[in-house]
Amino acid sequence: MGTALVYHEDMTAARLLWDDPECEIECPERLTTALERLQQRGLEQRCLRLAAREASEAELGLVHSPEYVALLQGTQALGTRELQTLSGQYDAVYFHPSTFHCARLAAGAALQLVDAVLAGAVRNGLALVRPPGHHSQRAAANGFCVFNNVAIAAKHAQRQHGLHRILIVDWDVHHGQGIQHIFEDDPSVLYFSWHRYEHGRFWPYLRESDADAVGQGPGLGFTVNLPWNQVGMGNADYVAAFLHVLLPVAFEFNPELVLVSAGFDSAIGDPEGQMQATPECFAHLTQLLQVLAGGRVCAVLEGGYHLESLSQSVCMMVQALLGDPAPPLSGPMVPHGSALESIQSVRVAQAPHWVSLQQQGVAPVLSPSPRSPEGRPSPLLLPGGPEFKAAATQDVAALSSLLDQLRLNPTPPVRTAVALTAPDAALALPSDVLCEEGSAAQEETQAWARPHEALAQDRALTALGKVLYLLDRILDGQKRSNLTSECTGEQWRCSHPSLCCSCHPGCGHSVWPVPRSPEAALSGCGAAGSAPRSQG
Ligand code: Q9C
Ligand code: ZN
Repeated sequence: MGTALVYHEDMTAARLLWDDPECEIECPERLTTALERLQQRGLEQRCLRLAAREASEAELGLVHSPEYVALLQGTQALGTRELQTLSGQYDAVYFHPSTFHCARLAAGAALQLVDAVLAGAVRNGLALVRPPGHHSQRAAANGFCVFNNVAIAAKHAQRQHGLHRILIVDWDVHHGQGIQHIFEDDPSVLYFSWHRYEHGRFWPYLRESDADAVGQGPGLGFTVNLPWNQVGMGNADYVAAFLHVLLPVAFEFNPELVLVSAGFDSAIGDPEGQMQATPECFAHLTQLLQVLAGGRVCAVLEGGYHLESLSQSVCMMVQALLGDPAPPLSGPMVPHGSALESIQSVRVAQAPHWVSLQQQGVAPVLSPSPRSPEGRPSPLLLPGGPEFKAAATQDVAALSSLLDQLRLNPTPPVRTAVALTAPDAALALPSDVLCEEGSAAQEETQAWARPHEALAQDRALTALGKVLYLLDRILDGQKRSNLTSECTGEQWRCSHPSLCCSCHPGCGHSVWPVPRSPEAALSGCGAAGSAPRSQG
């Protein structure tokens, strides 16, 4: 089962017809550039291409009022001056004569994607659309959004496919207040959003974007807001948010479908977000979401205004949807203090609603540190009554201790090293593989080879010398972090003419290969033991 890519060229028709610095970033090139890059990388060709259809009036009516839909329909016939006047009645919106058609295609694309996934035609997919949707409300356009594509798709999945639990993950850098309001009292839709907030000083400047907005009535706990109070949040902050907030709650919720409001203005270079997460981060976030709902992930484009960053991030997400491995994340994986404060405040606000957030003091795997990290949140700032404050203080202490430990013992980077007997084999290797050129001393190599007649041959002896050299570096505490990879039980994978080492230094498994024959030494792996033995 594959990945769907839903698109229609007509969605590039809408564009800004007058001067407006706030709106000019939402341009047709957002779609064309992203699509070109997908084609360039051969990713589009690997997807099931679906041409977007227009959403019907009834489908738009799942979320929007008939009067609002009629008003939008009327914009098709308006002149530029009238369009500008009408646009001025909304916050950060522009209309074009093609806006109604584009917005119906955008909503229709989200519906087609959900239908394809729920019919089992594909496992997952992405709808590349504009205008975006997550800010739009029942009877109002807002923040470049006209129809709420994801909200309409969620209602459709409930009505037409009988779903009972839908998770919406909004990783756009702005708060999707439109989605939040539409589902705030609905426990069948769990809405998660992180967003640039800066203590309420960032657009759309809403009190209800803060962590203590958790939904209403039966929907209490089904709105999860993670406000970022500083710019510059990066890979470590996003991954920490998923691991410590979204995933615990999402597993407990157990969704049947995951919809992603996939805005890439949360990526590095974006003028709106001012964040630091690299495109690869979105491959990892996508992978993490694929453990939910049997992998039924439907992503719908929202924001993303830096054309290069947007295109790369879109490619990363599609690659992950296709099942390709995610490239390693760059930079130290240590969250910012401000991010930990935000994460902590959501956990405290949501703890009454989610058992998975109630285990406060995790068994201390790590020794507590007397040092206090700069990022330690002040318990005085946390919402809730005194019992909350006590629980929060406990959790803060556990988190602080974890953070200290991370700083003292940063996780070593995962690297794979190879030793080559034929130097030109290096040409076929990925660029991040470390080539070790050294060999063990000749006498040492010969000593190890002596009990194995077959190893005395020239080529096998060279290979053995290189393996011994690699092994030394793995077992050497100083160097072993350079030579780690996933632990596969079979510690060594050797392929002629190169000898590839692939082991995890902390796994406790023996790493010594005992070849049964030269073929085993060069093309497969011998049984593991702690010292060389004679052939038997
Ligand atoms: N500098 C989406 O990303 N302007 N909409 C904010 C702050 C409005 C963003 C001004 C941004 C709307 C879908
Ligand atoms: Zn946005």
